[in-house]
Amino acid sequence: RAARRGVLLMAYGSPERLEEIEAYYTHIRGGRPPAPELLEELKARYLAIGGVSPLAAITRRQARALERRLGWPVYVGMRHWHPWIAEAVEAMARDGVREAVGLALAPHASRMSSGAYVQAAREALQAIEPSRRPSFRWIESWATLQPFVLAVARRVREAARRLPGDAVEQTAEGTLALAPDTRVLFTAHSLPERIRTWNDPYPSELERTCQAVAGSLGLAAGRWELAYQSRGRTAEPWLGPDVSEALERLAGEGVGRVVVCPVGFVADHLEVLYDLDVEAAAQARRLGIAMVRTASLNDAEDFIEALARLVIEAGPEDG
Ligand code: FEC
Repeated sequence: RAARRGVLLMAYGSPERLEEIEAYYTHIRGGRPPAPELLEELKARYLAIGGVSPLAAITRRQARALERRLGWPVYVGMRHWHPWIAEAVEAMARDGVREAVGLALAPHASRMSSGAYVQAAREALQAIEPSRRPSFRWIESWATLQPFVLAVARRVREAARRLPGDAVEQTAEGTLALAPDTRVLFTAHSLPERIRTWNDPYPSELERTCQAVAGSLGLAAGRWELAYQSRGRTAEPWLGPDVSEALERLAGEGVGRVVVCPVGFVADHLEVLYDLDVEAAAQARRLGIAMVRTASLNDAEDFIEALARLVIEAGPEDG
């Protein structure tokens, strides 16, 4: 008989009520409570997107859809909120899962992103008696997974068609030719620049995703670039250029239309709905740039299929 299988699907986590924001923010900051001004500023951002982020609900929908597609149980564990990664790992052991695949909903490997999710899961596993401990295969990166790249490319093509005027010059089967004043701006969450001191793979993994998406669209070099968003409110330097710097420069170069594609994220949440849809969109308007944002992958069928393939390829043989 086949051993019982399961998937640990790890996500960032999100507060589901305004009262939870302080504890959530404290956890993100490694246990240091935020100053009152910072907390108020964060609450204001959540209020601007309706009070709560849709992230937790979307993560649950992604998990249910993946479970239906695979026919194996999928356990959700969050990095910064309930249900914690440790709780999910414990539930897997309790349910008798023996062979597991662990995967973070963050496509790009970094010690400060997917690596930290896996680290949290490994620590949780150590707390479980060896006889009950599921064996795990870890997926730490899927930056160039073909169905993921194609799903993003599809959304870039669809978003470009929403730009005004003649932004899209012609689209042969699957390719995207943009007018000279039109760009694709890929974005990802910034990280402190010190990640470069340990040769963290994050910047190069992002570059590879963007190259792959641009390549699959046949997008000319010079028609796309990568910028970082949502940098932390700390004094140390963060990876750049920031989206705001990129938009400013593009406007100066006469670019009038931009497709923003948050390629580092796979769901709608605060960093997409506020940092891009409110903040970057307002800046683009001031600069006279027509900006559209690509639809998030969320629980769309093509994205769930991409995740399923990833799990099946990593996972135990049938039998
Ligand atoms: O919708 C929601 O409720 C949550 C949205 C959310 C996502 C997300 C993804 C990433 N973060 C990453 C790194 C950092 C680093 C810091 C940091 C801070 C915050 C704060 C909030 C927040 N993050 Fe986040 N992040 C989300 C939310 N993040 C809120 C705190 C306020 C602020 O700074 O804006 C800095 C920590 C510090 O101050 O010490 C670093 C990375 C990702 C994407 C990949 C991944 O999921 O790991 C990297 C979604």
